[in-house]
Amino acid sequence: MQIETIATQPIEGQKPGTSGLRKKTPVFQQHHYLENFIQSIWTGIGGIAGKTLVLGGDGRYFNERAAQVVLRMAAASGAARVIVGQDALLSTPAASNLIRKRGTDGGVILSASHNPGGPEEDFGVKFNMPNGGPAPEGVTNKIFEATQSITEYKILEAHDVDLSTPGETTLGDMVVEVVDPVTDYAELMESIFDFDAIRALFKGGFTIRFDAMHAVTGPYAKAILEGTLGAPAGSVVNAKPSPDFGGGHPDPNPIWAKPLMDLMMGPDAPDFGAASDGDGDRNMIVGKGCYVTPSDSLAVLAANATLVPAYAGGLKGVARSMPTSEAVDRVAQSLGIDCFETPTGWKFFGNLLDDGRATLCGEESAGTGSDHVREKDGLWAVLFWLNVLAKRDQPVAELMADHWKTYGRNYYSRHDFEGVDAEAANTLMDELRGKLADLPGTKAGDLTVKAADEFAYDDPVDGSRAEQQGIRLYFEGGERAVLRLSGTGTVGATLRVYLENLVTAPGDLHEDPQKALAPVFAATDEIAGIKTRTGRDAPDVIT
Ligand code: VG1
Ligand code: CO
Repeated sequence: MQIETIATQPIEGQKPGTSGLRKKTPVFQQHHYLENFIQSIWTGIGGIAGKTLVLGGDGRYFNERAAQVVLRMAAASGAARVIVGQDALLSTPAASNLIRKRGTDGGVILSASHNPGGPEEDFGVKFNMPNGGPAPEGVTNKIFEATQSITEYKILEAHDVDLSTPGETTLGDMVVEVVDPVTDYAELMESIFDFDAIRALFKGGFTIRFDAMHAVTGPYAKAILEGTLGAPAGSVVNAKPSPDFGGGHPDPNPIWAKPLMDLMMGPDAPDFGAASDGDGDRNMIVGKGCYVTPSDSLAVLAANATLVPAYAGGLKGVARSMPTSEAVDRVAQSLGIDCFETPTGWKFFGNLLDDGRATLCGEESAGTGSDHVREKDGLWAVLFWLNVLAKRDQPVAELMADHWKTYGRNYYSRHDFEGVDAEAANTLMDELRGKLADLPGTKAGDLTVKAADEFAYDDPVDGSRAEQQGIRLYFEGGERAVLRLSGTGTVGATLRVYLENLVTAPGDLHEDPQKALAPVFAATDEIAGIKTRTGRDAPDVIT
């Protein structure tokens, strides 16, 4: 087999965003596009000669073709071994686990996560470090720099590797080890949770619907929920990963997981509903007639963590992304542990987890996780909830009511304006940035601005600084709004507006969140000109 050196030149726009490089699939299929980026990863991490990597993806269209390219390029650049999920499948948390468990030098994950998949939809690539977590900005910057100066890449001339059966083969001098994608992950889950308690819960007639949204978590959820834990057959729906996610949008929120929401709000609702995204790192939690916002979910898990064997000794600390509601902050306060506030994106939690400062982390975007891996983990969050419910023997709605009574309720919602003209979105943010200093004291709608700033983060572990991570408006009544532009979209710009308002007992803890937050949106719109700038009357997605 021959190593070919192919001449190439830099391709514009290969800058990794919040979570890797995401583009329309046809962009990735352009001549040299994927190859340039993969070679730049090798350069950015200081070469891969003699290294062992993990490789897998969420099964979307182009997943397996791209995996074959990565394998041939890894072999050509001297990698010793690549551990790859059968059929090139690995959920993101399962990949993170394998990287850690096998002590590898990192891994390549082929996924655009919650973005739709298919010939005309999205594809993505990201690199995870030896700790199992997404490459931090220092590394993604090096990768980006490499994409701007690349002149050639190396690829082995070879046939496709058979990835359909577990076992070892070679590709040139490199070993390719195909593994079952579920086994190691399932073992990890069993080591964390009280499986006996969850088994007893299902045995007692507790019902669940898990919607895998035609994405990668299907096989994991079937094996663990229906197989090991004894949930009735058929509890896991849309369980077969499909290249275009059944034509859907594999984003577990009330809009895209509407069939599940409808079921849970209707007369035939099971006791518990959950869904996961394209690559299995997000989770949605719904009780009978009771949607749990991701921010509340993080707070509930933190408050009940000692019911789970792996966290029985207590939490070292918690961390949340800045736009995530402050619900978990008050739990941390009452537990007497630290609560860290980081920029959006899981890569910012890595150092806190590695350094033993935080045990649980979460994002308002349906991401929750812990130090068991270095990614957010959808199925883990579902099992966490089941473990808590089994121990507390309470329906979700009752548990939430108790939680709010104790800690108060952070009414919370995110309004997304998608596919907005990029220039208009940037102008909106620039103008807002320009007037931040003048805002305190300003009246907007029924509210008055108390403080306004732009979030920057100094990592307490390595001292690195991340700037321009979202604009924050604080109002006199304790309300908060955050505005930032998405870093995972592939068309135009997506403006995210995060709204929050804390109400403590004896205030109304059971109001419709949209109603409770309407004055916050109105004030924010008056200040930032959201509707006029975007030309939209209403958001495309409300979570
Ligand atoms: C979004 C979410 C962020 C999440 C990221 C990756 O980023 O807001 O919280 O970490 O997606 O999640 P952005 O920049 O579009 O707001 V996933 O499941 O798409 O890897
Ligand atoms: Co995801």
